[in-house]
Amino acid sequence: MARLAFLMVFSSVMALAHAEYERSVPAANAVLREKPSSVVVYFTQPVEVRLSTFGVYALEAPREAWGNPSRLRQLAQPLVRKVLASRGSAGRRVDMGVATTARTSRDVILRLRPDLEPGPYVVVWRNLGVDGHSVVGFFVFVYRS
Ligand SMILES: [Cu+2]
Repeated sequence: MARLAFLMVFSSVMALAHAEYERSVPAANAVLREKPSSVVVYFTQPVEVRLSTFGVYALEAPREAWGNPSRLRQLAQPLVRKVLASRGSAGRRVDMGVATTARTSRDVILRLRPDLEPGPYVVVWRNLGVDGHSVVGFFVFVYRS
């Protein structure tokens, strides 16, 4: 019994130690009037940059949903699942890859295509934290022009 309690405490500490999403620029659910040229995601611990995958994708969504973050998150789920399963094309990818050159980093910079059109976008990742744990996540933002 004591051993079980120890394991439970230990695993909850480990859960806190993963490379979770901390914040980003643009922020999750942000509505931007100016075209962003990059996305920066900050994690709660450094990630192995080259062993993590990141992508920014255009999200097909009706215009009336653009101001509704929870609806956009819902609409993003199938795309996110597709991206994480690496199954076929998951939509229009608008990033030009990771610009962060460090092997490990808490912040990861993605350059965006200069021809970004107004609309909602999804930032998706599967990271590998320096603790060896992998975390998947996503957030949406809208560029409204
Ligand atoms: Cu961890």
